Amino acid sequence: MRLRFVPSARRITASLSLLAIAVLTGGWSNSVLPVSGPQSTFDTQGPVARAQLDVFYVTVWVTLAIFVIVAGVLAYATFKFRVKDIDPNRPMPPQGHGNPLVELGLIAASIGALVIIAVPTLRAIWYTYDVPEEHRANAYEVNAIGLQWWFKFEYPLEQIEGAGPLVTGNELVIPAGRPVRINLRTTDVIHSFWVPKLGGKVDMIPNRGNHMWLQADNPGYFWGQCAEFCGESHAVMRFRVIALGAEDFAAWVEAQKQPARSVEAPAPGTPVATFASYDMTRKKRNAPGYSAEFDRDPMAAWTAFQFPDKDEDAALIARGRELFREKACVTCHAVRGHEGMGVTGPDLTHFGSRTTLAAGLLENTKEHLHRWIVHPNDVKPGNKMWMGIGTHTNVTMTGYLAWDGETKSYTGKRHIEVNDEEARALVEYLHSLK
Ligand code: HEC
Ligand SMILES: [Cu+2]
Repeated sequence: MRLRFVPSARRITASLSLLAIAVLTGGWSNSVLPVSGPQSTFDTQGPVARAQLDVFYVTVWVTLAIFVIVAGVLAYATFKFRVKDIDPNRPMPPQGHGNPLVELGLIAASIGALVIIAVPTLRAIWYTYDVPEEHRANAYEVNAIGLQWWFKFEYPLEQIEGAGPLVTGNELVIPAGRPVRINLRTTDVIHSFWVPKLGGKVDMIPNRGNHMWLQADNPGYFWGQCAEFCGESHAVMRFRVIALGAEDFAAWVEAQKQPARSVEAPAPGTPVATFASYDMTRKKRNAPGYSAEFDRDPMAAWTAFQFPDKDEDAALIARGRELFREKACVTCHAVRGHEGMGVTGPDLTHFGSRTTLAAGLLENTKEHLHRWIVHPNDVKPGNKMWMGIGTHTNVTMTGYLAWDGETKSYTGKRHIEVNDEEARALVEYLHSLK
């Protein structure tokens, strides 16, 4: 078989020059290469991410220049000295090695290239290490804690009487236009904190206090991701960063410091409201977690989430609150002001005001929440709500799967079973927690 590939020289030149124009003008982020997604490091939205991208570009330009020179010389030599006639009696061409001028020149050029890369790199390492001295007074501070497989955020500057610092799960709200210093901790294995458009990645290492900083130029909604393999559900260990203007941020903090919102249960005998039902069709495990509407404007979705639903069902909410206790959800989750006191799972005090579920995996809709509560393992394989927490230690919090402490193994039965009707009540309750 003979393959014939005759590329048209004109076509190749045209494509290469198109690519070159796109790259050189920086227009590639939206046109040629698909680099403008929600986790794009090219679409930078803050000074730390910009500093990191600058280092990338310096390295790219220097190595590209080296590539062009070396490839050019190679192409020139190949064409210029190619054998034109096959003559067995042709004498050997003159051989040469050890040209001190060329060798010294190459050493000097390599050192030059390294210095050109090293200077901006070191400067960026310095700059991104911590909030610059002159901005430190204006910096906001948060603690980010990695757990298999979600993120807990503490706000040490927002103390709540009798409860310690404000705590949220999987959504970090920060003031826009201000540097934010993030103290990075982990309770189990190594995780890594990364918000591609704002900055990262810095590891969260057991027994070691790491930190980083970032700043959002403007209010916005950003995606974050654990960037260090940390077990089964590492790929779906995500989070969100929501940057708000000064006033909105202050209002958000005030609302979050409040205990969980309570909805008065209707008096017995009151006609039961018919709540808006939703359709529970089965979805594939890797079905998209977000609606097109949400993707178009996540910030609008986030804002809308801060207010109670119009068609709340008070009776169902009251039933959900009971179930939250009966089903042992309280052992792992806290709902400050209500019954839950658990600290091993995400704090759910204001869960209804979060746009995401299961560590940023799914949009926080009633359907998704329902799926999660009935069978969390269908959504996120191996998660600790399903498997239980600390099964390898002596302090065991049994999850949905029943665990036998004697034999130290799963019994194959379910410890927590939530049926469809109960899930609807729990969904209504959790969504009322604005
Ligand atoms: C064994 C401890 C445990 C029990 C019991 C438990 N959960 Fe969870 N829950 C977790 C953990 C851990 C996560 C985080 C899972 C992840 O994203 O990997 C979680 C996540 C959640 C979330 C999503 C929170 C977020 O910010 O993404 C909701 C909602 C939730 N649980 C509700 C419930 C309800 C309702 C019950 C009772 C029926 C319950 N949980 C019982 C440990 C538990
Ligand atoms: Cu992780």
